[in-house]
Amino acid sequence: MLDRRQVLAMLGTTALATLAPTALFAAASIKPDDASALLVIDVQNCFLPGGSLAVKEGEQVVPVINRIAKAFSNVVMTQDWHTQGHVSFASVHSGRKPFETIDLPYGKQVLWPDHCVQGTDGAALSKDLAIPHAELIIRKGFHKDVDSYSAFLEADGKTSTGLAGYLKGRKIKRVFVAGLATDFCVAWTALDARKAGFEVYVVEDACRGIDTQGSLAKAWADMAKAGVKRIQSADIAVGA
Ligand code: VGL
Ligand code: ZN
Repeated sequence: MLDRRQVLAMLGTTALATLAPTALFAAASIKPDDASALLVIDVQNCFLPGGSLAVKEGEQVVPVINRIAKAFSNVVMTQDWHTQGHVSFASVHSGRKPFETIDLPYGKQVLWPDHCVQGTDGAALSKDLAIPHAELIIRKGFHKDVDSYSAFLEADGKTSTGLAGYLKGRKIKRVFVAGLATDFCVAWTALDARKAGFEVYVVEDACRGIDTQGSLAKAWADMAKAGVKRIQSADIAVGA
């Protein structure tokens, strides 16, 4: 026999399941317009399974990004594009290991395994990305002594990649950010986009994080504080 509590619990589940598609989720309520751009951050082999800085479940962002990209008339992609012996590589700092932090002239720097070296297979965009209408690929992190998580500004906080100028020149007002990794290049890009005056959305399920030393929780907190909107891919209206 079911007791009263079990019956109530079952009713609760049924009621929730019935409500869920309509009342609990505002499905596909965001419609990107011509003043919107999707920024696809660093979906490169080094950050995918088998890569030197593989992000957990990184490959899962690809079909999600391919789907939402159809809703955008403007898509920009980025590539982390380091020199050999880049300052962000643990291998160039004797006695240091990946994921340790050091102080550099421009501030704290997390040290990484060698990754995304210019012209290598690891630096190539995933062959599974299917966004032929992407209009610009912006490379970053190509100065040997400065890192650049952000697609807008290098880690010195002042050297511009030119992306803000490009987007403003194209009359873009809103940017949607997706890709790898949530807590580094996605978050820094989103924060700089806010500073540059854009309305900013991060598409959570179109991103995956590295999460070292609490970086993922901190990134979401920093983004919330800066007015970045956290959305899901299902919130975006795609197609007819
Ligand atoms: C990234 C660490 C080092 C990223 C790039 O794309 O998030 N993370 N370089
Ligand atoms: Zn990098």
